[in-house]
Amino acid sequence: MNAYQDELRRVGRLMTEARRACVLTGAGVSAESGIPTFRGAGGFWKDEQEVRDLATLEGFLRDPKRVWEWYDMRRSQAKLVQPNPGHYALAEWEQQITTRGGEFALITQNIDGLHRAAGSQNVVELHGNIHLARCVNECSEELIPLPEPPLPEHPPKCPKCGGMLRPHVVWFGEPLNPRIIEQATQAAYSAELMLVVGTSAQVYPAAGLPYAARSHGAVIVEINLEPTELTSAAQFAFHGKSGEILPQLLELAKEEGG
Ligand code: BV8
Ligand code: ZN
Repeated sequence: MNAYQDELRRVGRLMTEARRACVLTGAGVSAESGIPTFRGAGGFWKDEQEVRDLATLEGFLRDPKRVWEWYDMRRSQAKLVQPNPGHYALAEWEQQITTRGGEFALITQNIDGLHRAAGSQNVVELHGNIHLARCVNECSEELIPLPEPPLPEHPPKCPKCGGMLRPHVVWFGEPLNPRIIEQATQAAYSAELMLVVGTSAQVYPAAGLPYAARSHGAVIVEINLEPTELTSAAQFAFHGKSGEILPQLLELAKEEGG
């Protein structure tokens, strides 16, 4: 057995023994479903200007129509695609852990809803959900499920106050929901094992979670096409497609688990 196979088997054993585990995912876990990532080849964002225009409140208020058309395009993509074997492997691993009385949390930066579609239960959506909207005037806390894209009008109107609706996502410069970040931080602190899958580990506070987990004794396993800023802090780093590596790890976990 080569060193790589040996490391996979060691992580498989950790996965089957873990009583408290969590996962942090980013856009890379949905790439094999056909959804582009943000950074890197073929990514959503060409340059920083586009990030400012499309993923900030200022950009939205400057041109709400353009931002809604971009999110409509992403919603259409998300509706058209299916979860991939990586999503399903994470859902099955959660099932294995909770069935034996353990704790599991899937913390995602993704807003595409594919983890729930694959059967994951305890999903913590750090950056919101593309299928929901809320009133930009905050006339109510209500989250409004969006109809099939494309929307009849851009921007859609709040049914209560007639103001603009905005996507229920966290833009740059906006705070994450305190309850959500608390839930994610607790899961990271209590985890013995944390898988970090398909994220460039650049966006905070999400990218800080693996360091928080590690500071509380968790073993960090990174799965990514390429090294990231997190790689040097991870005890294990597997470079390849998450849709291939996660099912492999799950098979090994089952073998090790007997
Ligand atoms: C906040 C909107 C404070 C939703 C997104 C300087 C230092 C530290 C922090 C900052 C700083 N300057 C500014 C900040 C804060 C800023 C930040 O972190 N900036 C970074 C870029 C430096 N953070 C914020 O603004 C956050 N808010 O801090 O508020 C505050 C507090 C109180 C009061 C007021 C304010 C808000 C962050 C959320 C921003 N919203 N998007 C949407 O449209 O989706 S972020 C955007 O990036 C997405 O949400 C995405 O989830 C996130 C992270 O990207 P990734 O998921 O990692 O995707 P990426 O394309 O980057 O990478 C994909 C990876 O997958 C790659 O590594 C690739 O190799 C890999 N891959 C590809 N294919 C595969 C694969 N791996 C495996 N298999 C494959 N097949
Ligand atoms: Zn309103």
